[in-house]
Amino acid sequence: MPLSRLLILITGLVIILGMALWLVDSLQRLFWNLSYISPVLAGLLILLIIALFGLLIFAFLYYANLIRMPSRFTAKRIPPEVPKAKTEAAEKNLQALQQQVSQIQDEVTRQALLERSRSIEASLSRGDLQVVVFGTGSAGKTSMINALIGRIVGRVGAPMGTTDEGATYRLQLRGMERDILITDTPGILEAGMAGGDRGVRARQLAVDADLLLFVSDNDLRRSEFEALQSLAQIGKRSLLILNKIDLLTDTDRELILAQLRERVRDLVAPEDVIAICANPQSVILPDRSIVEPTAEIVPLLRRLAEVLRAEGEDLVADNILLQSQRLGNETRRLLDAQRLRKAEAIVDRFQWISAGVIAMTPLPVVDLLGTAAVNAQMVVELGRVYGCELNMERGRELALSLAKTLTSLGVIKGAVELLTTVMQFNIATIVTSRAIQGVSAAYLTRIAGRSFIEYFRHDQDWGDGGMTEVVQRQFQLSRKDEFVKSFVQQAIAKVVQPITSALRDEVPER
Ligand SMILES: Nc1nc2c(ncn2[C@@H]2O[C@H](COP(=O)(O)OP(=O)(O)OP(=O)(O)O)[C@@H](O)[C@H]2O)c(=O)[nH]1
Ligand SMILES: [Mg+2]
Repeated sequence: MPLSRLLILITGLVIILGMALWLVDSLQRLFWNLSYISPVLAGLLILLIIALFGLLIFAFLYYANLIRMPSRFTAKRIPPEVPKAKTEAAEKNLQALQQQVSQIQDEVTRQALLERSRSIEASLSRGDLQVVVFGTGSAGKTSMINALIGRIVGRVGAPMGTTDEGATYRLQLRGMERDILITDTPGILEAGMAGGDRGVRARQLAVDADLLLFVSDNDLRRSEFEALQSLAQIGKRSLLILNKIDLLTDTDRELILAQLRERVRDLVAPEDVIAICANPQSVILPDRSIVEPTAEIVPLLRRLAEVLRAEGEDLVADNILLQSQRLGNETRRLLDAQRLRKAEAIVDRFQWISAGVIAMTPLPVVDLLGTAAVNAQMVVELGRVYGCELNMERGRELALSLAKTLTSLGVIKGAVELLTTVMQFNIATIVTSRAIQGVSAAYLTRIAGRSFIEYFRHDQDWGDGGMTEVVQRQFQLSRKDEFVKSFVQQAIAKVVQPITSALRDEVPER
């Protein structure tokens, strides 16, 4: 009981006693005086005062928790149920996810994603609690699982890497309605290629956990802290276990525990930093007899049961939501990449179509190039890739406004100048104006197409800087030396050479 509460109780008790003495005396006198006037009134007054006094004592005892009111909340135990709102959110997420996954074209990727979404769905309906044991090699992870389960289930050994694959066991805790699955993982942060691979596998398992038991056998190294921190940042709930306390003096143990609690204060609550001894070393006594000390695992068992009982339902729901969101993000990334590939192929196709058309009929005014380059059909096809159905009229409108922007920003002039210079360096013969216009048309179509990809990728939104900013960015990206050189190489093969050979054919043989 806190000191302030105790002080209030003692003061209250003294006041009540004092009042009681004073009351008895005053009442006696009042009663005698009143009974001379009206014995009935005297009786009533005494009754009222006694009732008030009784009420005061009751309020005091209630405050002191000496009387517990029967509560409808304590009388009936509410069966555990995953919090509804979170479960529903997770279910909705999974449905949306499967819809997205079905759009992935690569068969292998699609099947792998579907498999993962099914396994999340299964854990939602099964409702097992997944506890994952995580930490550096040889910290005593497997030993701890053996001690928790009460029999040897996993191989223990001094060298790091004794456990090289995840292994899951069933753990029974009294009073738990759900099944608990506890997963052993290989150690993290071990040296070498094999160690690195084991670490990656361990992290994958940790990310799927409802609750993490992070095992260390000393104060945390920076890399251990960072591993714990990155898992906390994605919302993983952890208990931090200090193992092998049999190797520490009492003073050292308290010191390291205090250091650990301080170091992880933003990630793990002090009561969730627990000291244990999973597999104590045997001790040889002076008389050469060997003593096998018993493991100290009860504090962890107790805290684990408390946490799982109090938060288990939330942990399951949060984790399912987290996993489905992660899978959703991954699917969106893949879908986006798939759409981007399709959209780029469309831009590629249209850029050479425009080049061919312009090269055949060069335009009298350079500014007209923009209008000719931005093809309404390309806009409609790009929109379709991103699920936006536009009619030709809307496609034309968009194409025209982009062409105007290309002109007003000076992109057309800039592109023609840039390409003329680069082409003159790359082609031995004099470059004809129709070749320059053809290549420029391809280049401008590309800038326009890329700008539209950005627009459709962001749900038909040009962003805060509007169309101008997007076009300028795409122009800057397309001006990069490396890109211009390789673009001109392609253009020479696709546009310039056909023109040159056509011209050669036209020249009459002498
Ligand atoms: N003194 C002492 N040694 C322990 C304790 N717990 C584990 N060990 C020893 O530490 C070594 C490593 O134990 P493991 O349980 O294999 O450790 P691990 O973390 O699973 O190791 P990896 O699987 O290699 O990552 C073994 O030699 C254990 O006997 C303990 O509480 N006290
Ligand atoms: Mg192990």
